[in-house]
Amino acid sequence: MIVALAGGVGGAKLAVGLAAVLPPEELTIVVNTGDDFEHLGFTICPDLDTVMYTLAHANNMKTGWGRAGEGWRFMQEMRRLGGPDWFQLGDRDLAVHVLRREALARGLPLSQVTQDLCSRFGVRHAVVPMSDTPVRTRVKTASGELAFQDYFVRLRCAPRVSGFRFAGVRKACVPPALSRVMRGRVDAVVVCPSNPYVSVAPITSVPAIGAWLRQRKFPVIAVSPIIGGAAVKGPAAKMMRELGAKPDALAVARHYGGAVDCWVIDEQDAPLAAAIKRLGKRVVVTRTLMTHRRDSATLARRVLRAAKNNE
Ligand code: FO1
Repeated sequence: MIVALAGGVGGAKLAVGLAAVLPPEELTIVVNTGDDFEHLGFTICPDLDTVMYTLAHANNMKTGWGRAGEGWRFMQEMRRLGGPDWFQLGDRDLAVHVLRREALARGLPLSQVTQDLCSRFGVRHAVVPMSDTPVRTRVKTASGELAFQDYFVRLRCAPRVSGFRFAGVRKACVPPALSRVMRGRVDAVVVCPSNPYVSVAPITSVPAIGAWLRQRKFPVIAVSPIIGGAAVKGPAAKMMRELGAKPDALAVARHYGGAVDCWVIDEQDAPLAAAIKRLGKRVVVTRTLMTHRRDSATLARRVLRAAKNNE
């Protein structure tokens, strides 16, 4: 069983690659829910939806979130009526938010709701939220704490960050589907190229998941989210600079410390391989930029080979 930890666009892309090379019974994708928030009566779950849409080949490749071939009549009318329009809800995307709200209102756990939505999209691989109870990333800035989507979308990641808090994480409840996997045989955990602070840390901060990783009997392989000193997408490099780290693959390896056994870095970062090895890590240098779906499967195969060879 391979367990992938994923959040955001980079996470979804490698998750799709792993799903292309592994059958459903050999892959569990654990997804960050720290981005989730209540909006217009909906519980919006961006990373769960990004992974689901990407696995269903229904994702919007341009924006990295939401649906392909989306319509915006709902948002046009919302704007005309003077409603909140800072967070775009596409016409097709709305159907998922309505179905999720209805299922949650019936008391179904988020993992059950996610599994049901995935099967409606024909997604057979296990997409599991890190917690069935709410965990909300709070972004600490000089002018106070921000809800994640306020920081990320409304303020376009402009504020300088000084830290993060995951409200509700101590009470987080690992979904049964994930508990079962954690009790079973795991061949490797793959940390997808997601933002270390706001996509991966919320997952590993869930107490039972963090403990499971610390007591692991399997290798943890991570793909650097930073290539050539910049994040492929999103605010990871900006956050690293604001937190005093140099935005490069070596600093990311230092950040994770003993939590990762093997680093997969891009060819552009080959000069950093020796320094990462000096941290006691195995290093694989390959092309990690995933532009097309075939890149995702190629990278996934390389990551799995590194896991198997424990190289
Ligand atoms: N990101 C934006 O930058 N602008 C938006 O209007 C926006 C709407 C949106 C709606 C549904 C959804 O699932 C994701 C959405 N995102 C939007 C992305 C969202 O902010 C995610 O948190 C990012 O993908 C980062 O993980």
